[in-house]
Parts: sequence; C-alpha cells; structure tokens
Amino acid sequence: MATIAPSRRVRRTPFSDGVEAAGVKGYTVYNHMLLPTIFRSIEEDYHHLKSAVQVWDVSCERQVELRGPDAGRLMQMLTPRDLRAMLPGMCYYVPLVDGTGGMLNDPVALMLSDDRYWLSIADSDLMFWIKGLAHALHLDVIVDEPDVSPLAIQGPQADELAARIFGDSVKELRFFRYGYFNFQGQMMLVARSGYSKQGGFEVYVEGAHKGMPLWNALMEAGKDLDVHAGGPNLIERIEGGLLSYGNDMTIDNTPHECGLGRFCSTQTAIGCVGRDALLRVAKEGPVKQIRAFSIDGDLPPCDRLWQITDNGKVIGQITSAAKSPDFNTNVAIGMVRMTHWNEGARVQIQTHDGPRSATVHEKFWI
Ligand code: THG
Repeated sequence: MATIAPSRRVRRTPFSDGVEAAGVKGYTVYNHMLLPTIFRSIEEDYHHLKSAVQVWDVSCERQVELRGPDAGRLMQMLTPRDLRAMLPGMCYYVPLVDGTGGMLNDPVALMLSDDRYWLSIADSDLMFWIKGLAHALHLDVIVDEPDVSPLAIQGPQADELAARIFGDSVKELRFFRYGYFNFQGQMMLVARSGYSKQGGFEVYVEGAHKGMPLWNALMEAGKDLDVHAGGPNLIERIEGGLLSYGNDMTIDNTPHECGLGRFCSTQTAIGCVGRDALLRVAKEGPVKQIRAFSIDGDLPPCDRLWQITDNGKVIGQITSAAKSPDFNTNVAIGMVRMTHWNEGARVQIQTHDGPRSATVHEKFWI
C-alpha cells in the first residue's frame, strides 16, 4: 500500500517521534490524527501483546471536555446510560445517541469533578454535536478539546511496567477507575482501561511536551519485560468483541443493535436526547444485532462490508474479520437478523474474493 500524505489535517501526536523510532509500519487516521496500527506485523504484534507488554500511542482517542455548572446536565443529555451514581475517579463506557437513537460515538467518560468531564472519543466529530446542543440550549458550559493525549500500557506485564514508572500503588487501581500518580515530579491521570482484553492502563498525558519523556521512560524501564511499541490489534480486539465505531456500528444503529443495551438505562436517564426513541426500541427489542462469526477458508483483508446471506437472501453484514492464530479460525464481527442470530446458525459470507461458510456465535472468544 502507498503512504498517507502528511499534512496539517492529519495530526501528528506527542509520541510520533517515539513511534517512528520504534519502526512503525502502518497507520490509520482516527479523529483526524495518526493512529499507529502495525509495528512488526499484525500477527507478531498480536502474539507479543498477549505474552508481554506494549506501549500504545492512542493520542487519537481525543478528549472532549465539558466544563461548567451545566456540564453534568449536558452529559446526561448525551447518553442513555444513567450517570447519577458517577463520581470523580470513575470511568464509564457510554453509548451516545442522536434524537432517533442512532449511535454518534461510544466514548469512555471520565468524571473529573462535579462540573468537569472528559469524553474520550471514538472516530467521529463529536465535539460539533456537543457544542451545538450547548449553544442552542444556552447551557452554562464550555466544550473544547484540551491538549490531552492517552498513552496505553497493555498486556500481561502491564502492571509490572506501570508499577516501575508510577509506583506499586498503581496496581491497586480497579477496572475503569482512575487516580493520579507521580511521574518525574508531576501528577498524571492513570486509568485501568484500554482497547484490549489483556489488561492494562491508560495514561492521559496533559501537555504534549510531557509525551516523549513518559514514552522513553516506559521503553527504558521495560527492557527486560520485552516492552515494544504496539497499537490496537485487529485480531485481538475481534476475539474480545471490542467494537469499532464507523466499522462495526454507525449512526444507522441503535445501542441495542450493537449489543450495548447493558450500558443503557434509558428509563432513568432523564433528559437523554433520543430517550423516547430508545424506550420504544428497548421495549420491542432489536431485530438485528452484533454477533461473533467464525468463517471457514482463507480470507482477504476485510476493507469493506461483506453481505451475510442464507439461500441467496441478504440477512446481515460482516464488518471486521481476521485470521486468529490462537483459535485456529477466522474471527469476525457482524450484524445479523434475528432469524439467524442464535448460537450455531450457519450462514454464507459474500467476501470480495467469493463466498465462505460461517457459524454464528453468541459469545466472543475472550
Ligand atoms: N480508551 C479510551 N478512549 C477510547 C477507547 C479506549 N476512545 C475510543 C474507543 N476506545 C471507544 N470504544 C471503546 C470500546 C470498548 C471499550 C472502551 C472503549 C471497553 N469495553 C469493555 C469491554 O467490552 O470489555 C467494557 C467496558 C465496561 O465494562 O464498562 O473497554 O479504549 N480512553
């Protein structure tokens, strides 16, 4: 493949110098910013992520900050998840929807204080929607994108590496909680979270100039742990059922279709935009839903939607797929009609290289 033309619209990150020194081989663009996705190869990176520890430049998980007396009210307007029990120190995975219940983004929300939140966003221009709501409703809140760049530490040795940089107390963080930990005399926000099922942390680096010192310290401290630069791994995230906004779900899907109904408490999410629409779909239940698929045979890269068929009739679509070394099958994510969403259903996948047979699964692999 050709390269991505560098320009101001494709933003570099505070860690780009480190990523390049580590020999990055492939990028995607996410929130108008470089996201490194391949270092040695997707497969080598996958085995390494599952056995050692990686440092990921996920700066592209941009923060939208809501700050002011109406920040909490605006937050609850954005999501059908009930935020009333949220406290500073907590992270919530939140589906965000429009007035029809269509997915706009699926960020990790952080409550920093009563009147200050971050939304760590997936790949859509969410800030415009939030600014529009705040403006139109005359809310007393400032909405902007601060100079904050997440750096993830992921893998079975993530606790050991993080402890060497931030001290042993970082190991006591619970899943989806954050705290402040000292690095070279400065307090940094560290959460136990990340876009893999291997466990680890995300450091929300405030101020681009603090990026490379942290990157270098992690690489130095982790030498004997075989630390390496990595990134969200296609194979591992499919095995884990981690959804990718813009790929596995779009504005045309409700959270329920995405299997994110467990993050919706629409009944009590008073003030949520799209609440009435979602109450309706939650009552009826979705007629199609995200599922895991194991696909037989060899596959081309899944760079477009593949129709799922049964007897020539279209019943859904595959949106992510990759060969899994550990599970000895092609693993995939797709959305399929209720007639075919039960465990063990057999379907056909129309890849751009021809048809393949596949089996539907109600659970992902990890
Ligand atoms: N971390 C941060 N920001 C992000 C992502 C992240 N922004 C973009 C993108 N990833 C948002 N999407 C997701 C998808 C899944 C998860 C987090 C963000 C995730 N899900 C857990 C799971 O499915 O196992 C469950 C979360 C829960 O139980 O609350 O972690 O990765 N900062």
